[in-house]
Amino acid sequence: MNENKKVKEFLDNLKIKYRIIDVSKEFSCLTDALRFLNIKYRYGLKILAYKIERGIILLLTREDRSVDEKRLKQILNVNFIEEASNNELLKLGFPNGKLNFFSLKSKFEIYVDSVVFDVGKIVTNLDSNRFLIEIEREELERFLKDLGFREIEVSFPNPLLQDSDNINIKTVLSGITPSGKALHIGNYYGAVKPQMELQKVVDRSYYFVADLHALTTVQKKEELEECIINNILDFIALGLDPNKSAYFRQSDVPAHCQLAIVLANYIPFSFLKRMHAFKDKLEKGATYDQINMGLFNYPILMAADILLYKPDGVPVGEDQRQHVELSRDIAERFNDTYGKDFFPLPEPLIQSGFSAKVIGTDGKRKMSKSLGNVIGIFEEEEIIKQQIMSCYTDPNRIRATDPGNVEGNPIFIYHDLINDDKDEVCDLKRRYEEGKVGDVEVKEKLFKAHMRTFSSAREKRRKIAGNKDLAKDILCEGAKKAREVAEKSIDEVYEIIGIENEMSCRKMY
Ligand code: AQP
Repeated sequence: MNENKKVKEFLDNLKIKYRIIDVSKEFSCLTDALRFLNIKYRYGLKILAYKIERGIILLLTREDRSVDEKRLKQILNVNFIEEASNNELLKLGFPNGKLNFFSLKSKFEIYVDSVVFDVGKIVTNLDSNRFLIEIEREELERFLKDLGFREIEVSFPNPLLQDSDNINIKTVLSGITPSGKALHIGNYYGAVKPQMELQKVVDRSYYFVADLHALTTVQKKEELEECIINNILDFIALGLDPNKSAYFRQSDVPAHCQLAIVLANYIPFSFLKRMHAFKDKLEKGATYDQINMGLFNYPILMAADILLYKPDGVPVGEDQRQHVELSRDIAERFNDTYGKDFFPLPEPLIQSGFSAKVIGTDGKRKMSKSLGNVIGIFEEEEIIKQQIMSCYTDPNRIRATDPGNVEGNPIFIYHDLINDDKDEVCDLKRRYEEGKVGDVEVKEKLFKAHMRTFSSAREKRRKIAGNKDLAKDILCEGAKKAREVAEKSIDEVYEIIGIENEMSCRKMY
């Protein structure tokens, strides 16, 4: 076992007690390996690299935590911070562009999240996730002391990766814009899958179809109606349980619009000018005359969507992080204005790795309905096949015998996400790097994996196609539950700001 020998040499020099765990299978990430071995997430040690003005720093935290990057920025006293991508790590000399136990070297500034020392041991990956290393806390502390490190408090629990004995998120909420006919795998892995998992473990989950947000782009009545119905049916096929989650239409709960009007007063114009959705349009050449106010105000309505339900967490893709953070800003400003801790600050719950921002089939931009660079879930087989077969791969590989690049290659990112046969993925990656497999075979195998992974959801979706009654029942039931909470919140807000009082006739008509 080469890994073992290398580790033995490395660690024997440091005189650290350790245990090597043979996972017996290759996994694409530590999370999957821990899950497979039934090891608690809290023992998993994540090693992250961040780019800052003065170079690269390493941060050690736990698998069950998410990093609060705003806080990290404050602690490091820097203006710029961004997690280093695999490609950047590769350029910096980290083998395969990945971090592991061997990456811990004294030439880096090393920061350790204090929660790492709250558990008795850590488990982390070696060169790959095929072998893990387990180290007792005291031993780890000794090892890190020799390297030099600073202990900081910089994370919060990631509810998607909590051990079953440690769930502390009670309420979650998220929405989806019905701006296209069907969901794509980016929506699924970035948001819908975690949402469906969360509904099983939290006390309250609210999911909604954001029909008012869709008006920024969908302004044909029939198209919008069709998108809304398809959206709810897609969710049912993907595992929505209406007994566990309230699923409703945004427009069925008027409090969303009422709160948006109020919240607009606690956020400056300059903040909204910095929001991605608006900035992206401008950068793509749109003029002020071509951008509607719905798009500009979108983050305020989104803040209202969220804050009404006072959720602890908002499961979304990376592209929505900024909007959830704006909701936190607005909540904080509102609370400060009235000297009350009224709105809890919601955490963006974002997947780690490629799921957070699934790349599009053009290999350039994030997968988006409006960009058409998608792989669908429920389309006809022929369409899905065509989407996969036309996917961008390694542009420098002209013949199947040329060694290809796997890192950052969309087709392999999709394999990692979709293909449940991890041995097949490993074999394809190896052969691709050696120039022993053609793009066609890699894509055909991905198509087969897609059909396998989504077969029961596709079957269910076929059965409920066009069932408007089912969609309507779920939306009505969901709206009832949502209105109860939302109306209470808006009453409380009106009371706080001075609108709901003995002079108010609001409830009389
Ligand atoms: N490529 C993606 N990777 C990971 N997550 C994604 N999401 C969207 N695209 C990706 C997440 O899916 C949820 C619902 O998204 P949405 O439809 O409400 O809005 P969106 O983010 O604008 O999605 P699209 O496909 O890009 O729509 P268009 O093209 O209409 O703007 C969100 O949680 C989102 O983060």
